[in-house]
Amino acid sequence: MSAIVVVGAQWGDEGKGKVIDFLSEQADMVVRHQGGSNAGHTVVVHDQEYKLHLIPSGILYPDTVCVIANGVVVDPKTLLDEMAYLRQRGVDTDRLKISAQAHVVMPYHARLDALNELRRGDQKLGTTLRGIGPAYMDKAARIGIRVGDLLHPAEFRERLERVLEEKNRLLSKAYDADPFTFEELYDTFLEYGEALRPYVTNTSIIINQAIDRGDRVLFEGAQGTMLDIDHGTYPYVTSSHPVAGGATIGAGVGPTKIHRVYGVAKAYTTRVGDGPFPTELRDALGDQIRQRGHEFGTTTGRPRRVGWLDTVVLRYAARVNGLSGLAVTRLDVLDGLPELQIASAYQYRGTLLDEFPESASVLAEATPVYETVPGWTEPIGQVRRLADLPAAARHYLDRLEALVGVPIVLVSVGRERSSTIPLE
Ligand code: 2SA
Ligand code: MG
Repeated sequence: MSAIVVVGAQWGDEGKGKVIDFLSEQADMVVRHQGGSNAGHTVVVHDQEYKLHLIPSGILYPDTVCVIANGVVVDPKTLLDEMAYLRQRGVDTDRLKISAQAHVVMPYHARLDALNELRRGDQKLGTTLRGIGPAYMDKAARIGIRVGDLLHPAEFRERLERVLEEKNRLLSKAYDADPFTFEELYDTFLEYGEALRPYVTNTSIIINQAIDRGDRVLFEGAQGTMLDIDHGTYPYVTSSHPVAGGATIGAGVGPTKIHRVYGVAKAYTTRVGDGPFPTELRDALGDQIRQRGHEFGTTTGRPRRVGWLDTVVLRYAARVNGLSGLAVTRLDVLDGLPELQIASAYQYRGTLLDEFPESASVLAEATPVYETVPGWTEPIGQVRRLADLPAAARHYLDRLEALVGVPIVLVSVGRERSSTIPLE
């Protein structure tokens, strides 16, 4: 291992937190490079559950340097709360580094996120309402406020004055909503800046130096491939780049520095939020898998939509991320189901589609073509070696690997750090 990017190969919540935590044992540094507090990564260590939104999962190992790089949008209050939560539980947060170039999620972003969703009505995106889209909008519009700005009162004042005037006009004119008071925001965010000052630095330098001296660096993706703003099911996507290429831009490293890309995929599929989902199960079986897999959003608590494994999606993820390996999680959730379905292609108006369609209207009409495979009856949560899995579970993994064309490097059979079968 040297520089490894870990991405979600589906619609997020694939178990990246667990996989990163497992790989972190051998990592010197873990980097978050996109998304913000819309992410929810759950890690279980010795029966203790940790829910993280902004801080890389590597923080649970005592010597790992954790970086929030330039591509992340940072809600300072959430970050400070998360640091306090970790310290209260005995986890030291001094190893955290935050990019001065990361953009700040401001209260008007969250307000606008909610108002945009309301305005869309039944066309809503199902966002996490954390202000993520509006924060990335301001970044692209070149009116964003960056973490480094919070450390310079005069410049921050100037920037905030300009942007707040615009936001307040938008809020009152377009949405008939209450404006924000300048002084209140200014004072509060300067305080946040002071609290974060010791951690703020040039993270691109730190990350490149680590890779160059041969340290093992993990890039922890948030959300998933199908939520990528370019490669996902637009417009039902997030506003950042969860695909592997996003790690280079979001962390300030060149593509030549990345050695491997692992995709994390659940043994079935989930999606939280609206938008197309070809293999969705809208029946009692879907409910059963949701309950057994505790499929509820880590950030918002929303029930996740549940469906069969979709290898059309995974082949697509293999292509756009250049996956070198797959980590398959939650195989144990399928214990006891008499038979399982794997989508191998889609059918669209009498033609067979091997590739994930780029057109939303084709996708909306496409139906999955399933391969039916036998399930297994024995619980597999205690299995630690591939050879000890029931034959049907091994067959399921074999089919997955063959249909996706990427080697499986790890299988997870439970929430605990130790409930893992490494294959490499
Ligand atoms: P946003 O808030 O603008 O990023 O929402 C846009 C879409 O992206 C989806 N999205 C997610 N999907 C899965 N998991 C995410 N993180 C949390 C979790 C979600 C939660 O880990 O459980 O708690 O609800 C995440 N973040 C964003 C979102 O559902 C929209 O479809
Ligand atoms: Mg999650």
